[in-house]
Amino acid sequence: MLIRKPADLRYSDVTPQPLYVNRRSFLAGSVALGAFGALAGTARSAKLEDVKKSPYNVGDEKVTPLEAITHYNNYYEFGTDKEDPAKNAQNFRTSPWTLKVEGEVAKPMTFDHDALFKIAPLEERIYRHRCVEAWSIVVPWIGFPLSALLKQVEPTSKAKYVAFESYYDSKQMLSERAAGIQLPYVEGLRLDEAMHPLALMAVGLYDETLPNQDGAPIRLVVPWKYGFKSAKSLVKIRLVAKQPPTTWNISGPNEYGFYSNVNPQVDHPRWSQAKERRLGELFKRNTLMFNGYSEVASLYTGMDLRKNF
Ligand SMILES: Nc1nc2c(c(=O)[nH]1)N[C@H]1C(S)=C(S)[C@@H](COP(=O)(O)O)O[C@H]1N2
Ligand SMILES: [Mo]
Repeated sequence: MLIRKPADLRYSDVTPQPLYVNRRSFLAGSVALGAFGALAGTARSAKLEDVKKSPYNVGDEKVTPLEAITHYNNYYEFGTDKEDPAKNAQNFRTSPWTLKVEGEVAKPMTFDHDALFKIAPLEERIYRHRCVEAWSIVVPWIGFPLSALLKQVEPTSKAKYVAFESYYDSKQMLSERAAGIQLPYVEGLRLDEAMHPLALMAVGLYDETLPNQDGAPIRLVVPWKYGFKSAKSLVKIRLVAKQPPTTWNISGPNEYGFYSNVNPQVDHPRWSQAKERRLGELFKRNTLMFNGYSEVASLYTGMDLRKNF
């Protein structure tokens, strides 16, 4: 099993104050990166315009600095250490791109790179993100509700689940063997979970398009579930009748279930889920049921969340 134990945290506890990037220096830095990106022929972060504020924001919790959000990542296709994706995804080609939405739908759709940013009006949503490895961050995502996309394709009455597939290219990414997981990375949600207003398709963070290591050009964000449900760099969304296979469940069925709701009362077989370390903070904080998003509880009425972990 490759997901690391909480004790393996490194960047999180040591990130010193000077490394924290404020909004202004981040924007200045990205202009330089943009010029370099143009020379290198790879897409770099671009400012996202017309982003409206959303009511779906955490309260008074501090937003995690960009430096930590972009240098402490899980993206196994680009390496199994937290620092790997920032280095190894730098030249990842995200344009041209194709996202296909298909399966049990009346109107299948295909989006190219630029169309991804016009699927629905963009909103900023500041969400908690809780990794199964007991660390957490607060991210100012930019995106649109997954429900807005699903409504456009018109799911048929047979559609009960949504299957997500990440991009995979062995020329740009690690082999399955080196990554230690089956690739392409796949994830899934029940249709009613996918339709919940909190389920987000993210195309940016901190005012700009997504950095490659965070799942450019488009990724899923399901804030009440452990971070691994939020598949990156999506190329396919398929509406299906049966519960789809998911990468970490295939890898370790006793450790990672299909639902993967954040639940402080159900420990991982190898560690407690009761507490978490917020990147950049010294003391652990209590993990909240559904990661604090209690409004999703009604999706699971009558279900035993110990069995359906
Ligand atoms: N394709 C793909 N998506 C992925 C992963 C991955 O390895 N590959 N890791 C998951 C895990 S374990 C987490 S915690 C989040 C991390 O997202 P972040 O790096 O943007 O914080 O992405 C998820 N999505
Ligand atoms: Mo994770």
